[in-house]
Amino acid sequence: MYEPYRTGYRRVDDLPLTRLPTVTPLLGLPAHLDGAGRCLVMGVVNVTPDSFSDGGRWLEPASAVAHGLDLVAAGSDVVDVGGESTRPGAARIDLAEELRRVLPVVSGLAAGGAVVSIDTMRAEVAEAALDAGALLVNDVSGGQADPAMSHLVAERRVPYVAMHWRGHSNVMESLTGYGDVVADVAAELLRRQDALVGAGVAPEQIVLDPGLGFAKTAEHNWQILARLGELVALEHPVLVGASRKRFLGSLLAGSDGVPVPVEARDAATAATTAIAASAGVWCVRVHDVRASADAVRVVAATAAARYREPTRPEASGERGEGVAERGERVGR
Ligand code: PMM
Repeated sequence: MYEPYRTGYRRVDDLPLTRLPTVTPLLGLPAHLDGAGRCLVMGVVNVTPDSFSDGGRWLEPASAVAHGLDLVAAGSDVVDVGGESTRPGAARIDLAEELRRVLPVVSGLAAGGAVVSIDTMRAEVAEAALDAGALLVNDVSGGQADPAMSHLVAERRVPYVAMHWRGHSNVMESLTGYGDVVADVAAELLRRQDALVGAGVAPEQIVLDPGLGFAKTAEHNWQILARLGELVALEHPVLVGASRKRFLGSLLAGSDGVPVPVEARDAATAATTAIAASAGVWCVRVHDVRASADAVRVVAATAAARYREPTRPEASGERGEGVAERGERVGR
């Protein structure tokens, strides 16, 4: 039986630093991902000329597909394909252009064996992408930008990421009024889930996302990262997208105060992945997959070790470094 070994914690649930990964069956998720036993990694392919982190790099379908497959090789569990930039101030593109950008990439990646998610606020784009082989829908507006989205998702029974959102990118920076940002985001996400369930979406389809950087200041983002456990407690899988966002660039700014460029934010992103995975987050959405794929495995191995019997020197016949039989410290 597990004994709290000089930790002072009475029950495994009280262990503070690392939760076991949430085991929440998500309707429509491929079985190998449901049973991963660790935080998942979603790699990003933006097929846009103007996304803040990788805009313009994957505009050609062939290069976008090749990049997505590279992300899979680097450890991406899901590849998120988006055709519309949501950077602060961005204007909307029209439907035909969004379809033109994403569909060949979705079908190319699905044909290559990737689990594809479609990042869109439009039901028509989501529907065409599902028909082309996408298995998840990622909607930064949580169904608010297009009332047809909730009906489509209800009908197709696929996993649906509903992000916290207060308005389109051209106005979101004026929508940052909160009391307690974590409590307010949690309450608004729960109202969204009620509306989605009211439209026929099954609760088991819904992933919640606090929407870092969307109608949030840097301080709001830090508060949310610090208190992710309160969102995990809402009993839906939680997705976090901190990757390369401006608050990380500002944190790392030199003495001139200029945020470091996006390419210099990947190590900080991997640190946010470790924080999110430790808090029990279901999936992180990142551009540089390798470091986060490693980070989620480190967190999972640490979580597993917390729940194992401590190896006693007597039992194994080995002498544990620094621990003597009667619990005295030895050496060094
Ligand atoms: N962030 C961006 C785009 N899509 N989707 C979810 N669910 N969560 C996010 O935080 C999120 C998102 C903006 O980042 P990008 O322009 O680099 O893709």
